[in-house]
Amino acid sequence: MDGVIAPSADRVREDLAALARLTDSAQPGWTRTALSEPDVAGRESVLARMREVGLDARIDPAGNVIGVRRGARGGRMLMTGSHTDTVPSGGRFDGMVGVVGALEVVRAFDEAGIRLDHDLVVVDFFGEEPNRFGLSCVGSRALTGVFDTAMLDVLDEEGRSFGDALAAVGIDPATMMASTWPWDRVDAFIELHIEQGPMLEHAGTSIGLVSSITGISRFRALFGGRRDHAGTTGMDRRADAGCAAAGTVLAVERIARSGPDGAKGTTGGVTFTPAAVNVVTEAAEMRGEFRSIDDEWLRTAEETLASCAAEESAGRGVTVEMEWLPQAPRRLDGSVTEMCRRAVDDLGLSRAELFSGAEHDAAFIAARSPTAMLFVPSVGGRSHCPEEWTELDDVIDGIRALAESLRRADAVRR
Ligand code: HGY
Ligand code: MN
Ligand code: MN
Repeated sequence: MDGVIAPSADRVREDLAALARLTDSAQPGWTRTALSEPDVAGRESVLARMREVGLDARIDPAGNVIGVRRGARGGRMLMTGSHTDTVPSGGRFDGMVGVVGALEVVRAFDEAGIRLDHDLVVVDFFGEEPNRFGLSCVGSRALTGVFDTAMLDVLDEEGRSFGDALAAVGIDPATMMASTWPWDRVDAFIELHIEQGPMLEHAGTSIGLVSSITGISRFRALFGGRRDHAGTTGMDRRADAGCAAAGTVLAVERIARSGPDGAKGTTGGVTFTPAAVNVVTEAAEMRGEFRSIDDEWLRTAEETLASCAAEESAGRGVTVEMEWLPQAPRRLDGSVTEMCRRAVDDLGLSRAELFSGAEHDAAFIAARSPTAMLFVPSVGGRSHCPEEWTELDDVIDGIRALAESLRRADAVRR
C-alpha cells in the first residue's frame, strides 16, 4: 500500500533548504548552535511555518517551539518532532528531518482530509545538542521536569553563566520549569530522525526502528599543576597539568576500546592554560564522554577513568577533579514500536531494528510517555559534519512511515 497520505518532496526540500540558509556563515558547514542568533532565527522560522500550516503555535518558557493540531475528540495527545539546533559545522538533516517531517505530515493529513481524534502536538525542542556549557536536550529536560537548575550557574570560557546566556536569547531561567508538559495525556511520542550511522545504508533498508537509546556519561576534568619556565625547569621538577590531561585522553580511548559491543569513548575538548609554548602548563581542562546501552559498564568506565586520571596526576604532582553528568540508557516502548513496525510493513518499506548510539530528546520523553523512533538512512553513515546527507526519497519514506504510525496510534482507544 502507498499509504493514504502523499507528502510533497518539493515542500520538504524547500523547508530543509530554508533552515539551512539560517546558519553562521563565518563557519564551514551548517552552524545553528543553541543560544546563537541563527538558532533564534531558526526557531522563529519554525514558529512561522507551524502557523502557516495551521497549528496553534507558540514558543514555551524553555524555548521549545510547540504547535498543536486539534483533534476531533481532544483531551488525549500524540506528539512528534525533533530539534533544529546543530553542532558547530554540522549538517542539514540531524534533527531537521523530524521537525520538517512533522510539518509535512500535518499538511499531508490536511490534504487527505484526515482529522485525528487526538490532538497532534509538533515540537521543535530547544537546544538538543550539547551547548558550550556542556548541557544537551535543554528543552526536553525542561518539558519533562528534569532540568537541573544548578546548571544555570555553570560558566562558559568567558565567565558568563548559562542562566545569563538563556536570558540573552529571551528565555527566562526563573520560569523555564513552568514548561512541564501533561505527559499523562500523551499516548505516544514518535520522533523521526536520520540514523547518523552506516547500518541502514549497508543493509539497503529504508526504515530503522529504534529499540534503545544509548546511555551517556559526560565528564569535565580539571587538572591543576604549576606554571614554570619551559627552558630552565628540569623534567623531574615539573607539575605539568597538560601531560596529566594527555595521559587521560589516551585512557578514554583505551577504556572504550576494551568495552562491550557498541561502547564509545571520546575526548571532545582539551584546553591548556597558559597556552604558551615556553611555559609549563599550569591548568588543563578536558571534556569528554563514554556511551553505551550497558549502564553497568558506564559506571565501571567512570571509575576506571577516574583512577587513570588520578594516577596520571599523582605521578606528576598534579591535582585532578572530575565532574560527571550521567544519563541512563533508555529502552523505547514496545507497543508504540510495534505500531510503527506494522505501519512500515503495510507501506511495503523495508525495516531493521537497531539501537541508537546518538542521543535524542526521545530519551527524555520516553521516561514520561510511550515513545518510539524511526530512523532513515545517512549516506556513508556520516553525521555531525558538513557532508551529512540523506536522500530526499528516504526522507519522504520516513515521513510516510511517521504519518502511518501516528494514524495507528490515533486508532488506539484509551
Ligand atoms: O550527541 C548526540 O548524540 C546527538 O546527535 N545530539
Ligand atoms: Mn546531533
Ligand atoms: Mn539529532
